[in-house]
Amino acid sequence: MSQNEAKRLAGEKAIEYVEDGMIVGVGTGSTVAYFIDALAGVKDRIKGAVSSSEQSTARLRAHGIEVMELNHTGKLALYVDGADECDGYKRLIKGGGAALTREKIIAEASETFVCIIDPAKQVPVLGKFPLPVEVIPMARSLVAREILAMTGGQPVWRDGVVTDNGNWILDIHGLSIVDPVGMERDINQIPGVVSVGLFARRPADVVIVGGQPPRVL
Ligand code: ABF
Repeated sequence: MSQNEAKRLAGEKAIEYVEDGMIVGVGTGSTVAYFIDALAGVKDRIKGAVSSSEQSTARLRAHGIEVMELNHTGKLALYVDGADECDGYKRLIKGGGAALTREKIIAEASETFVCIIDPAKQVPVLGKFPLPVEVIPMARSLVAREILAMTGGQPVWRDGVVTDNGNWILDIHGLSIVDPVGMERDINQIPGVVSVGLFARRPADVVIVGGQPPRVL
């Protein structure tokens, strides 16, 4: 089965978590795009969506799904999003699509976080995928130096990419993250860091691995 087919099956399976009257938190990426397309099929049953990126907002609106502000909705019952890596404890690396900060906010605001992935995203230890960190532009080199000293990982500036919040991304290469909660906390402490793409303090609640049939962890 192709990776895209596995993503589609994971995205469609997540529809089972959508209940009548919900405002659904919606992430970003190609797996989520399949979820959004499937969500269009039940759009009359939901109140609307809160989106984690301009990209997802455009796709939701194109399907006629109302996009709401998190400040107006309060807590969400459900958040569906993809990931770049997922370990056996449902801890994630996210942010390959540069939408990590809004994704983290929505994950925190949601009761149930359903993560949809293809099997290639499953890893025993996080870190092979370069860890994205969103930084305030003026702090880019400072944060890079501190992360190098703290983790030994090699920060690489994702040159040319500006996040939806007007910030920049550093990708930290060469990590083997044995303590994801500790590393998330420590990187978050560095002045100039907006957020780090480790979702360990608040991991996923449910992981759907696309396949025939999809596996629910
Ligand atoms: C977002 O999309 C990100 O946090 C993650 O980087 C990415 C996964 O992309 P895809 O579904 O395209 O593989 O959820």
